[in-house]
Amino acid sequence: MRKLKVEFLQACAGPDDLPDRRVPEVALAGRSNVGKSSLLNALSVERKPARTSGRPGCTQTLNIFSVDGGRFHLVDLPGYGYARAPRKVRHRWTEWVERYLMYRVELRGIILLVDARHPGMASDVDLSRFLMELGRPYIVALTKSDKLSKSKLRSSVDRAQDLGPVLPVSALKGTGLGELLRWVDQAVAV
Ligand SMILES: Nc1nc2c(ncn2[C@@H]2O[C@H](COP(=O)(O)OP(=O)(O)OP(=O)(O)O)[C@@H](O)[C@H]2O)c(=O)[nH]1
Ligand SMILES: [Mg+2]
Repeated sequence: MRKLKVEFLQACAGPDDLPDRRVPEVALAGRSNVGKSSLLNALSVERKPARTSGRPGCTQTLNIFSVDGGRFHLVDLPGYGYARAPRKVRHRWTEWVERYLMYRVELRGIILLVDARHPGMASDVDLSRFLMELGRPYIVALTKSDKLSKSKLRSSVDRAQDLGPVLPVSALKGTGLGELLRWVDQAVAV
């Protein structure tokens, strides 16, 4: 698999921080701790451009990474479903991220990350419906697939079909990453 040359570009704490560069973007969306930053690192030639953590809510800003010298941007969105942030802050995250997903002109596709062990969680179902209604291209990456046996993973993939087009991945083992990159390449080429 040809990996990406990923460089951290900037952290955005609000909509006014978003770059005005007309570079196509692909966003990583999902619950806190689902593995967004780990997946970004696994797609990258460099070892760890994105910070990861076992503690939910680690990524609190929208973090933009430049890929292959500006061919496109990968956008690591703040995770949702993080209960420990004050309610007001949580609300602001969702509203801002929702507006980004709705109106961002540069956005060409969304990778919706869902934990392979819990494919039916309400917040993931909600986001998948939202993306479906928006009509934006998206793919459901079932993360941490290495944690499931083959048969459990098969039933998880079946259940996740309701959310959209499904691809099982593992940042740890590298499963599905080549196919995910092909999807990303196609999304940014449009
Ligand atoms: N086994 C396994 N563990 C993983 C995988 N991907 C991520 N993890 C673990 O899951 C935890 C959370 O990963 P992160 O990449 O920080 O998750 P995140 O979605 O960026 O979290 P926030 O930034 O808090 O929203 C870490 O302990 C990772 O090591 C995977 O494919 N397999
Ligand atoms: Mg993160």
